[in-house]
Amino acid sequence: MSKTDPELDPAETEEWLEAVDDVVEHDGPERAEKLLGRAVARAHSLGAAIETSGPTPYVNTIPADREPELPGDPELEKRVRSMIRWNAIATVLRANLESSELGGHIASFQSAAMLYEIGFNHFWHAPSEDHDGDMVYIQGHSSPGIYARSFLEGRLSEEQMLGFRQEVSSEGGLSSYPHPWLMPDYWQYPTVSMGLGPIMAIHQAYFMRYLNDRGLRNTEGRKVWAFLGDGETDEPETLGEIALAGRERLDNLVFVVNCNLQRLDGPVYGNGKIIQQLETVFRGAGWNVIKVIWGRRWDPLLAEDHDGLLVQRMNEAVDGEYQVYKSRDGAYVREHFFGAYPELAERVEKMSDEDIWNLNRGGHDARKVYAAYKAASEHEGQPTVILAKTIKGYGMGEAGEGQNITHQQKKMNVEALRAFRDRFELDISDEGVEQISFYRPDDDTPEMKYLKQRREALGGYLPQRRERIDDPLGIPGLDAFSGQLKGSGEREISTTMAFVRVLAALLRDKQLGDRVVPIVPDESRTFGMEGMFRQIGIYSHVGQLYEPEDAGSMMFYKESRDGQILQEGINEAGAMSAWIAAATSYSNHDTQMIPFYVFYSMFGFQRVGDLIWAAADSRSRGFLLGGTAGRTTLNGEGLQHEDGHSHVLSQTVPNCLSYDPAYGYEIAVIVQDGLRRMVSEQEDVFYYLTIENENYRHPAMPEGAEEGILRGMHRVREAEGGEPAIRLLGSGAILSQALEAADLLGENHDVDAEVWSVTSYTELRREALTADREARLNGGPSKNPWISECLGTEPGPPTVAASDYMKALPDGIRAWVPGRYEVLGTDGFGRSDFRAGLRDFFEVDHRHIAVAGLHSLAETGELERSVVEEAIDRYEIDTDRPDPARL
Ligand SMILES: Cc1ncc(C[n+]2csc(CCOP(=O)(O)OP(=O)(O)O)c2C)c(N)n1
Ligand SMILES: [Mg+2]
Repeated sequence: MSKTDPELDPAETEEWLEAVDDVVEHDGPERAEKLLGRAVARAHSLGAAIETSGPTPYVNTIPADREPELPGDPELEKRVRSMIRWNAIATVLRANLESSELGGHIASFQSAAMLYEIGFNHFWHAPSEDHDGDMVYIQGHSSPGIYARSFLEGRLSEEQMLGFRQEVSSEGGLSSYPHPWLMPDYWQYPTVSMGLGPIMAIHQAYFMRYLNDRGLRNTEGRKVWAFLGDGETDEPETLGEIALAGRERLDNLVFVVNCNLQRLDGPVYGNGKIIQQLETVFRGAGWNVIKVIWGRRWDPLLAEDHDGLLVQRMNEAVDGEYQVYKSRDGAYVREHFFGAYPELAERVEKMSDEDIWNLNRGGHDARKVYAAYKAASEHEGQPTVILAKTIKGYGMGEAGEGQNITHQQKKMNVEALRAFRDRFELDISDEGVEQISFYRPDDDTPEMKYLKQRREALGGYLPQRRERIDDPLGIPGLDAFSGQLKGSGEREISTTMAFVRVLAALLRDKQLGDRVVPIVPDESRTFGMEGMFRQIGIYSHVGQLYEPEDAGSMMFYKESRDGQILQEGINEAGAMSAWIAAATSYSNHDTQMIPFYVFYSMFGFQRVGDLIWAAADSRSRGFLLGGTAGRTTLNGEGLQHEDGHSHVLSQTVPNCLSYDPAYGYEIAVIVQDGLRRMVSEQEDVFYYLTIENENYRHPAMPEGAEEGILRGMHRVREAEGGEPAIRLLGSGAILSQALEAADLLGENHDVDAEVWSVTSYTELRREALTADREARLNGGPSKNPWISECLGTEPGPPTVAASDYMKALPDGIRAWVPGRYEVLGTDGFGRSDFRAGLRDFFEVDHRHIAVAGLHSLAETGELERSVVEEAIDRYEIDTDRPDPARL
């Protein structure tokens, strides 16, 4: 026996344990925690490396004797819960009666029903006079259970329930998952893409603190509750941001992880224990962890476990085994769980197989769940995670309980349904079971009265979503940005600088200035925004606890409690989630905010596209700025940085307006109109602007350019002789190349060109498609789309478009460009080199544009081909090199 083995001196061990018992008994568990903490620290200092970060034993964090009494009427709650369970099943089964085409999930809500119901009955406030409402992020595929509750509450009709997953064919049909876009007065948070709910919830809690600290909205007393599956914790987005919540001590945040031990295909962590793993991960990140593993029927056995053998067995068994136990029966559990040790088997000898089967799990026990929720809602100084152990498909019996197939199960035969009815003691006739009828008792029954009374006490129904601000803020006119409208004179500036000036002007605005939320993921200096550090400060709940290194400089790194900038670190997913919280603040906090998230454009739509999709679904309002954009304009950074496709991706988002502006005045017009639409008109749209780092002169705004800028194109140079021989389209920094090409064409080839700035191919195309549809269905649109207003509908001169993005972008308007149309773009992988070299490589510089123009004229018979060849020689274009799109 080694010297370190405690059994070297069992009497000494016993003495220590008794001392612990004593302290807990007389001074309480907190005192014991403190004492032992001190003892461990002392041992560390003497060289004893005590492991303190491992999991605690596999039992409930809150011991039975410290549980509060269940308030309310548990018996009535149970009956209501059973009705909700039934209706949730009916929702899915009825939708799939004809065929299983529509799908839906039964097993997940059945495992989580208790977790939701305790919250609805006792904890979650709806927005009311007294409370702004708690924010509950519901696990997406548990939606049938939430609809089932709303049905009992009388918020959803039977017809709507029958329209589950039939939003097109059934009026008022219910969306598959939480989608604010589709049910804007009901769902608040789109959560079904695994991992996005948790990261958005963390930033929601953080943003609430920001609103409070900045004095814009009192958010005290409100909590964010996020429900997630244990399988969902596989996603990096789920766990990747929990350290922020811990570090910021977000005690307005509660995660409830439904640990049913299964995901879609099988066990989450069959060879270990997911609850134990999550405990260590969350604890390490600074969270308060509450494990709810065992139900009350285990309490007597645990109370008698003086030698710790039962807990030892609990610690030993792995999730794969725990899952199997609940898919079998009591005899199996007796043999395989308790039977592992004869002494343990002896302890349950007097219990019947049924008694053993009824040993319940914590997440299905109202008392245990309530105790955890109460502790979580009262906990201060840390976020809380509740790890609740449940059974997937609870109550489904042979139709799926604890089985690997249960996630996808959308059928239950009459026998299984009858068994379900009996198990939950539902007052449903055999006929009702056969027809899978929805069940709602009369309004004057005790159950219905109780259900409503509980919600009334908590301020009303949930979920519910505010769609608009009743009293919108005033917005500045275009003249607020006069600096940009006047142009840059002789100075050469970038569109990024122009944007920063627009932002600075907005920050000075009396009505909106403090509503602006600049968000950056550690790139402020890249975008020239560091001047704002000092000016408006970087938000930090604790202010600044140190003197910054650059304290003596003009633009020092200033953190403060009322700081306005959200500096999210190198964390695009987190910054995007922060943007969503700010962009939906009008809805969640009745406080309009105007977020500007400025990021490396390559790490936007490409990197966090799914969050942007969720932002769109959330009806976000705000601005996304893809900085240092353009495949050839950001020159030195190479393949992984140079974005030539974000505009192709952004056009896939229906309510996102995308712009590739070339001049400061275009940015001013777009931002000002964006404010009009999103703030004044309360429209649910948002904006994506690419901004670049190439410096050139910005002209003053031509009179009357606004409409063209907003609708997608406006002419920046007319043909000298009035009638152009060719049209050139350019955007962003490439507009300068188009203008230079026009010079070449005029000076060297006597070709008269007009030049257009295309601010948005996407908007041009959308409008034209709508007009085409109108023509197809109703014989014609009331007016021409903007592109036809600009370019006409009769064959005209050839047109050449050049873009810093893929050819697909300018190609999108081909159908409406009259006459010959040639597109130049930057398909292929980026390279690092000088800007001029890259533009030659991708064939989008002024020389290539000019040659493309001449070629178009040769093709339409206006010129001899030899003119093109001469130009190719003159501009030293290498015609033998391979296509850059394929390199
Ligand atoms: C990003 C993403 N990948 C895959 C899916 C498909 N999916 C839906 S539910 C699910 C399993 C969820 O398991 P878990 O999180 O444990 O939830 P449970 O149903 O067990 O409560 C999967 C893979 C998804 N919705 N989102
Ligand atoms: Mg699961």
